[in-house]
Amino acid sequence: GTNVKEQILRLFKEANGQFVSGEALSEALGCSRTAIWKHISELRAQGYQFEAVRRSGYRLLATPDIPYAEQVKAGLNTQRLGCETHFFETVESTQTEIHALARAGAPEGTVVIADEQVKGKGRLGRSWHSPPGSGIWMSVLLRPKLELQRCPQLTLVAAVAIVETIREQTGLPLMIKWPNDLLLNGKKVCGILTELRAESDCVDYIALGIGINVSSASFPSELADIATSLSIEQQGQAPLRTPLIKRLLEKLEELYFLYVEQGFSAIKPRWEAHALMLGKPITARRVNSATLQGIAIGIDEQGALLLRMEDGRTEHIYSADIDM
Ligand code: BT5
Repeated sequence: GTNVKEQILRLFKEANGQFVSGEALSEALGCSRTAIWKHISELRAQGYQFEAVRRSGYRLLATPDIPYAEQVKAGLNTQRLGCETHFFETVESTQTEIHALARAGAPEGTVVIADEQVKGKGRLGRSWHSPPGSGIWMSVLLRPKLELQRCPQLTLVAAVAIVETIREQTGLPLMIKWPNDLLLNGKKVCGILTELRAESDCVDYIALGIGINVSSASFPSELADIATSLSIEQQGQAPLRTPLIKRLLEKLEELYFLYVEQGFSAIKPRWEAHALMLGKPITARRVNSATLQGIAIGIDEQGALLLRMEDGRTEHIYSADIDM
């Protein structure tokens, strides 16, 4: 199925907007006119638009915004990120795929993109809602030479890259909620999942997962009050995923290289410029330690959240869920 469809699409691309006759298609592909018509119908269901004219054949008018690997790589202005890019229509989780590629020796910068995830992952075993056609579900493989305790900083580096990219592309004022959420009007539009594999004290690799709700029109009831998408916040206008992914990979590489060369201090002010809860009272719910309440006053050089307690002490929070 897929293979014949790919061939059909190639023929239409070669025709450059001109008509291709049904006869030419069935001859080139060695299948019946009825089979061609079935494939065209399926492509239409996927968002391809064809004009059909008797005797002339079919003309491809528009391709859907699906971030196929070739489309993402075309004209991509990076040295490493996206050098190897894999696209899947459906996958359990792009994180699972990137872990497998990493273990098989894939190079730094390898990217996995899916149109749909059926087992999208959040932190601590939570799930990430990733329906087809509506978001950017992507994982990036990084192999930095980093001490283990610095790895959480990469979540903050990625947050800055995503906020700056989406602000540039859409003007939408995303805000960062430490550590891994990006919000619009108080609702979550993006989540970041940073997983690492290490041997003794050395980082083997980092699987950086990014989920962005792009054109989702609605959410299941349990997310309806807490989630939003770029299109919901723009009166139904959704940016195209493919160019957004390209700009994001370029920005992410720029900030990642800056971070590797100059350290977190080069990123910190850019993170603070978009931070949501500085100066606000918050509750930090931690795994295996007490829940703390205080005023979020900033982050330290490690990327840990600084919490000013009632008694004037400052607590460093390394990992938590924050309620505001
Ligand atoms: C995260 O976890 O926010 C990390 C999400 C990372 C997703 C990307 S997609 C590509 C890559 N492949 C994967 O499998 N994952 C990564 P956490 O902070 O634990 O938040 C999870 C919580 O966010 C859930 O328990 C829900 O309450 C909420 N949630 C789930 N899906 C959402 C969505 N699409 N939009 C907004 N909120 C969502």
